[in-house]
Amino acid sequence: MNMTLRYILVVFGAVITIHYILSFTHTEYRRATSLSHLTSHLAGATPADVTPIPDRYYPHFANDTLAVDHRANATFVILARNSDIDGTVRSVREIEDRFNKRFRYPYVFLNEEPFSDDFKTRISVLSSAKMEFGTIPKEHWYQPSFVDEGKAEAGRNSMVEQGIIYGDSVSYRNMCRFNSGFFFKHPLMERYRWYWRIEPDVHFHCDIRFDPFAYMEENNKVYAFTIAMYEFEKTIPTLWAHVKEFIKLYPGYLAPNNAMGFLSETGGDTYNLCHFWSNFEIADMSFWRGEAYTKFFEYLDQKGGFYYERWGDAPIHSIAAALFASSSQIQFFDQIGYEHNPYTHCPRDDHTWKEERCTCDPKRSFDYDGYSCMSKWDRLLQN
Ligand SMILES: Nc1nc2c(ncn2[C@@H]2O[C@H](COP(=O)(O)OP(=O)(O)OP(=O)(O)O)[C@@H](O)[C@H]2O)c(=O)[nH]1
Ligand SMILES: [Mg+2]
Repeated sequence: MNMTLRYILVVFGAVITIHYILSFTHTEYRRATSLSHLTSHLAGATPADVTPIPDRYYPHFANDTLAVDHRANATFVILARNSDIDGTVRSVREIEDRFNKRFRYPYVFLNEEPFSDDFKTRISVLSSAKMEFGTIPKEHWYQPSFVDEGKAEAGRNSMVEQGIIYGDSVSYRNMCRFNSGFFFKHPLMERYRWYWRIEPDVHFHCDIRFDPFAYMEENNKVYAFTIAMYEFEKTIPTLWAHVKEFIKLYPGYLAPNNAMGFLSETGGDTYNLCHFWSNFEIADMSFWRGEAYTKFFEYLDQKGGFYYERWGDAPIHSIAAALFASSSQIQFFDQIGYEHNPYTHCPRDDHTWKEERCTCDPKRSFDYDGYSCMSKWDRLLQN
């Protein structure tokens, strides 16, 4: 063998060895260089926003023990009735197994009635993390007196006639208004900056070994989602007109490089009904507590649409995040496999799906459903 060939073989061998060492020691490197990742790139199939989470957000655990040194000022928040106990137990069990046994973030449970001893006992056995059970102040929950009940009742009756889900429910409207404008003002929530919203009977389909709060905090993110879809137009017939009035009154609140393109095909003239599905949310409460959102919520609340119509917290939060934050501050977490009946987000990234032992079927991920707004989000990021 001549010297040049020997030299080439030595260098080649060294490169292969370094590649294998890095593959074993660095998740991010392994993911970026995996065959499926490279081929999906070649096929042009990787959407813009499936960015890998850097290694430093995956603390090292010895046998799933606690990562103590890596915690944000964050809590889970779960709004539930006493009768939601079974579904709440199932959700907490799953998030513990898939994520929180390693991070031990605290929980805040909220209810407009005091939680029963049975509820508290059955929840408390599920985690060694701190758990607090709060009652919601009446003025944060019930229909406010400035709402004209005659008009609200007529609105409910009209929705019943049109067959709109929860059309006749006042408690559902209380819940939507509370989630829009009040949960972050609860005394138990006030000490935290970040929250992860969880509902009874949802599923977490994959291990979540990174800390989404730390990732969001260090990367200047405000709001994270896993599923985006269209709203029922009949629940928000006048909402967009009020949003436009608000923008006219306070143009200074619009963020540079905002995500209006996700909400509207007409530069803001009309709303395409796209929103982030808010039963999953990880977000920064200082955004909701800030001036722009405070004014926005108060403005909309005064219009009475939570009761005259049936405005959901999902479009309210989504419109605010899309307008008052820049699009780069909104995070799509492909890595988090999540299900709220009837829809599931399953990681698009094949490596994540395998490595995190996902139980969902990637082919049936809602991302590719005609009712999903994910393609609009991808398009916005690509432009
Ligand atoms: N304390 C309390 N919690 C409620 C009430 N209504 C709804 N919730 C909670 O608010 C959240 C959203 O309510 P859901 O009934 O799941 O509403 P949804 O997700 O739009 O509809 P579903 O498709 O039925 O799940 C869940 O965490 C519920 O447990 C209520 O009247 N009181
Ligand atoms: Mg629900």
